[in-house]
Amino acid sequence: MWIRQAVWEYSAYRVQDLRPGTGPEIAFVGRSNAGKSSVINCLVGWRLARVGKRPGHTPALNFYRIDTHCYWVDFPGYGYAQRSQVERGRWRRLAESYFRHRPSLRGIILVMDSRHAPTPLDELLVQWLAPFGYPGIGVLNKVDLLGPAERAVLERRMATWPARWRFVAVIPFSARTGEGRPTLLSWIQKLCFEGPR
Ligand SMILES: Nc1nc2c(ncn2[C@@H]2O[C@H](COP(=O)(O)OP(=O)(O)O)[C@@H](O)[C@H]2O)c(=O)[nH]1
Ligand SMILES: [Mg+2]
Repeated sequence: MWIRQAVWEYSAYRVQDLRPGTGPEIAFVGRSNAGKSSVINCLVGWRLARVGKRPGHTPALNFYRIDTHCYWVDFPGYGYAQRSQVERGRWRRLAESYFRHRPSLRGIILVMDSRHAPTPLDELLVQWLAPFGYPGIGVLNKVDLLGPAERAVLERRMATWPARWRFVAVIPFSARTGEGRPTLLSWIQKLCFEGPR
């Protein structure tokens, strides 16, 4: 999959901002700071999504059009500790109305920080997303920060992860070095253009 064009299409702050999907869609979800926006930027090859340490602005679903036929959705970070109860409720309502009926959605990419994966919040998100029934791909981001021993531990931990079967693939990844990029792109291509639906 070779990306020539990637443009921001719109942001949805509230349920009523969501527009019907018009092409195959992939959603990027995960904890705040796991690196969702960095993974998107790494895949497209330039700085498309905003990367930041602290969410300074109102969280929104950001829709990007990839070439002319596919859409990627950058979800606001889930479970940011400093966010209020009100904002968390808003996240859930927005996410729920998106996932509940999204025929154009072909897969969900769960971005995790490989140093801590899977965290209790990752587990919570997996459980919460499961009933919607979309294919999932796990991305273990930031593997560049692991030494060989830590990496072996991570691989053992993921191999015995009880929720592992829910994913079509779990990929070690680094938005910094580009490790895993070809593998993830080919999975996205497969989900968008070859099924499994
Ligand atoms: N070392 C390293 N840092 C990363 C990687 N991916 C993201 N980061 C850093 O992690 C922080 C959060 O990234 P961001 O993409 O904003 O995460 P998001 O909140 O999930 O969208 C930023 O400081 C990034 O520079 C990676 O693969 N390796
Ligand atoms: Mg982000």
